[in-house]
Formats: sequence, C-alpha cells, structure tokens
Amino acid sequence: MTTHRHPRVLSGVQPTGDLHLGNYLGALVKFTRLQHEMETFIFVADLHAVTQWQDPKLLKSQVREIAAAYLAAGLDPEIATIFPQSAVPEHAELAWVFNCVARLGWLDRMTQFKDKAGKHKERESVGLYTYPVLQAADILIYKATHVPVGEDQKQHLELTRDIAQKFNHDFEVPDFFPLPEAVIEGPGARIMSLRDGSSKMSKSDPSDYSRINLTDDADAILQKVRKARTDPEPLPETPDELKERPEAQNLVGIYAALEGRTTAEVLTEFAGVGFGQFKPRLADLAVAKLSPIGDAMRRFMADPAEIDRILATGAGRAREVAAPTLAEVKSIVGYWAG
Ligand code: AQP
Repeated sequence: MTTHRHPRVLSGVQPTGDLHLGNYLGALVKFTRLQHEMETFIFVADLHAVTQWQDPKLLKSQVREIAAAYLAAGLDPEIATIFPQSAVPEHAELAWVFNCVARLGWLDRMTQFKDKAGKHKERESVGLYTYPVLQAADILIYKATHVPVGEDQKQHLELTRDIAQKFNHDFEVPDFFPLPEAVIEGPGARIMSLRDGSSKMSKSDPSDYSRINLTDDADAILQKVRKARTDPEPLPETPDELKERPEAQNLVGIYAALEGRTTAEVLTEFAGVGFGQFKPRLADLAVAKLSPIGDAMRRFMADPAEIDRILATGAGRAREVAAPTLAEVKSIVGYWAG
C-alpha cells in the first residue's frame, strides 16, 4: 500500500453557466498559479452539474466552454491535467464507498445544500444532497493535498477531511488518505453580487447585472461596474472601516484581487476617493484583465476538436492515477477486485 504525500492539487468548476469574476478570482487564478508549484489536476465537474437539470444536448458544449475558460485563464495542458469528470468513472465508484463512510448528520449541516434547496428540499435530487461526498471522492481519488477553491467551499473541504479521517480509522489504514487543505486566501476568495453585497456572485443569480461574466465585452463590464450598488461615503483608510459597508468592501476587494494586491494597499492609494472616481478605475482594470481572457475563450471555442483532444489526453492521465487508488480502496474494503 502506498502512502502518497507528494503535494498535489485538485479542483474543478461545474459546467452550469457562464463563468464569472468570482469563479475566476476564487478558483481559476489560483489554478494557474499552483500549476507551476505542484502537480495539478483540474476537472470539469459534469457529474456535479446534473445534480440540477441540464439539457443533454448542451452539456458537452458546456464542458468545452469551461475547458476553454481554463485554457484562456492560463492553464497549460502540458503542465496541468485537464479532464471531464465523467470520463474518469473512478470518481463515482469511490463516492459510493464514501456515501457509506459519511454520516447523515454531517451532510445535514451543509449550508450550500440548504441555500440551494431553499424551502423545498424534498423536491431536490438526492445527488444535490450527497454532492459534497462526490466532491470528497474527486479530491481523494488523487490523494490530493491542496484544493484551491472560493470561501463558499470551505465547509465541503472540512467534510472531505472528516471522510478521509473516518475511512483511515474505520479500515485501520492510518494515513491512507491525506487530509487535504483548502487553498482559500486573498481578497478574491469571496466575491459578492454587484447588486447586493450580502449574497455571493453566482452563475444562477437571475440578474445578469449581479455579475461580470468572463465573456462580457468591454461595454458590458463598464455598464455593470457603473451600475454596481455602492454607498455615498468616500473610501476609508483601513480595511476595518469597510466592515459595515459590504458593497464598498466588495468593489475594493475586486480591485485588489485583480491587481494581486491587498485591500490595505488599495485603500492606501484610494483613501478619501468617492465611487464616482473609483468605479471608472475599477472598470478599466476589469476590462484590461478580463477582455483578453474572453477573447482567448472565443478562440479556443472556435476549435472544439482541439479542446476534445486536450480533454481526452487529460482523462487518460487522470485515470492512470485514479485507477490504482480505486484498486487499493477495493482491496481495503474487501470488494471483489476483478
Ligand atoms: N462569488 C465567488 N467568489 C469566489 N469564488 C467563487 N466560486 C464560486 N463563486 C464564487 C468558486 O468557483 C469555483 C467553481 O464553482 P462551481 O462551479 O462549483 O459552482 P458554484 O460554487 O456553485 O458557483 P456559482 O457561480 O455560485 O454557481 P451556482 O450559481 O450554480 O451555485 C469554486 O471553487 C467556488 O468556490
């Protein structure tokens, strides 16, 4: 039995709509940085996507779009392994074992399910409820040690650690699965809606003005930043003074994340400045950073055969790592191996 402790990154994004600034700053930027530091596996989460209805005629092209966004953001398929989740069946097989390790009480505490299901949880799919268990399998099938995600995924990562720990304990295989760490840091970890500083920027928000999409053109970005909700006060000198001003805090955080600076550094530059002046600066920065990504996405999408080739190569590489882990798990659990 191997004890794999060489650092390895795993993360993914669901093909459930246009990627937005939150996905970019919370996830994609970190993927592209980490690929140069650790072995990196990044998948398109199409198994997760169908926890809510997806049109089968569109799903493959939605997967290609996310892959195009990865490539446009700077993931290099020669360095990182990029693949569709459904092309690696080991994820789903390990998820079954984890369904039997995780406890109902653990899943009952997951706030994302509560948020997504709202008042009618009995109408949601069982898959949406067990989504974090599949996520644990996504990570642990590669024995990944680092998981770059936005802050909304923190609780799911804790559940992954609980599942790894309980599996290792119940089957008396100490250290078989690592306890992976979430990589959540910096001002991009939780980007909020441009219309409401108390809810996160989200693909499923009915208002397109709540988010900046990676495919938005310069005009759309300028309009959305101009219309973003703010307050009448000028920007303060310290991040502490933004605590009761969620919309202002969000816009300053976006500026900082896009420039790779801290909120404190941005405030040093803009203290005393009102939103009439700050918003155009933010809009220009967003256009400068995002327009090239949107253009590159469109170029990649114009060659779907090349995307498919990259995804197929990635799936082959991913299976080379996933299959031995699953074989070990089967032997540990006592399943028929053959
Ligand atoms: N607002 C956000 N700020 C920072 N990071 C974010 N992420 C999502 N929203 C923000 C991060 O993006 C990655 C991919 O997310 P996902 O595809 O799994 O879907 P999600 O978290 O459900 O994203 P959305 O946009 O909010 O979709 P819907 O509306 O369908 O729920 C994750 O790392 C996530 O943390």
